[in-house]
Amino acid sequence: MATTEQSLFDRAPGDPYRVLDEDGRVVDGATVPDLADEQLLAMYREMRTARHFDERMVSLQRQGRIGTYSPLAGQEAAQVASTHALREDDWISYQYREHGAVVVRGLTPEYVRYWMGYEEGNASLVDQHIVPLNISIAGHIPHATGMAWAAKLKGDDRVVACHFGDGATSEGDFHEGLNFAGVFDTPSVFFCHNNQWAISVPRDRQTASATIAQKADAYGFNGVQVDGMDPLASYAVSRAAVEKARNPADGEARPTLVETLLYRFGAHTTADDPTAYRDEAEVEAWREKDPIPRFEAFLRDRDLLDDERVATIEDEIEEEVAAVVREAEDVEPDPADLFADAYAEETPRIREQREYLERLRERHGDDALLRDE
Ligand SMILES: Cc1ncc(C[n+]2csc(CCOP(=O)(O)OP(=O)(O)O)c2C)c(N)n1
Ligand SMILES: [Mg+2]
Repeated sequence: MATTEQSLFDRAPGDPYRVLDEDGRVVDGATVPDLADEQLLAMYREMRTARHFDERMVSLQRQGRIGTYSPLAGQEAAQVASTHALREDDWISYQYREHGAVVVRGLTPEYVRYWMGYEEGNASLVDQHIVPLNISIAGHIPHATGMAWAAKLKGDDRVVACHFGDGATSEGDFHEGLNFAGVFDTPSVFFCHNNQWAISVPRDRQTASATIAQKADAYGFNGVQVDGMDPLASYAVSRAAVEKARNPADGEARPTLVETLLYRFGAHTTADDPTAYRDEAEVEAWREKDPIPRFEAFLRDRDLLDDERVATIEDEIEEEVAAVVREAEDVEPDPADLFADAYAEETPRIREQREYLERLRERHGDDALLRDE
């Protein structure tokens, strides 16, 4: 162990916790978390799977094979490492970009189907202890706090990890969820993935606070900034926060706010054009911190990877993701499903629309949806 070990929870603003530098070398004074070689390699593989899945999903969207999609590239380390710090039965509640957490719990054809617009596509997530994604910004935070409170009241030792973005911190739900967590000491870990932008709104228009982590002071618990493009730092901080939520050595469980500093390399969603609001030079500067080559350099240095192993992993990931997409597409959804589940009981207007579609289908068969009458 290094003599000048960095403190995890007591850090000055602008001094995020780091283990690896941009070239994947261990920074002076940093402690490499105690992870088995297999787990380090699993994290690497999952980060690469998340990146490859992302590329495939953007490509499928461009081909009209899925609907709108929110890319994760750049954010793999924080998503994968934080999930490794959890137990498999700990709940995860996420915004809409944390597909990397889903990859760790297991990528399924159902997950791809959700993005194809197939209503039941979220079902597999619940078995994986993941709350289906939330589009209404920060709307899930009070619910995630409530889940953690419920676990505490029931004497269940599960932790709830709640992911959201920098933009979510401007919503009342963020304040309410974290305030409640602080007062009732819920077993919560809040991950604010500060990717510097909320669509086209930059971080400095989101809050006048020096850091997002420091907002935790107001709620009476720890907030910590971490380099979210460093998987080892993200793991160490997440692990400490999870332990504090579950098994505190010194008293009652406490929540933590983890601000992961990172960047989304791609567009906000496939419906967005980031060149309209941010400079390419900024993107290029953040690409220097890309978590994947950085982690790969660390693993190569430890002789856990070489060219041959990397090539094998790439081939395996390609086949794994292709198989999930193949199976996802092997389904024929009924267009009438469009009208199911919006209300418990069909409203007159929805019935009218459903019957209109039925008439069109009777007349034109499967081409009905392509017609404009
Ligand atoms: C309550 C609410 N207001 C506005 C929107 C529109 N909207 C969708 S994504 C987004 C930005 C969110 O940014 P951030 O929380 O930083 O997450 P990121 O997309 O960067 O991961 C907004 C404002 C919404 N979905 N919900
Ligand atoms: Mg953001």
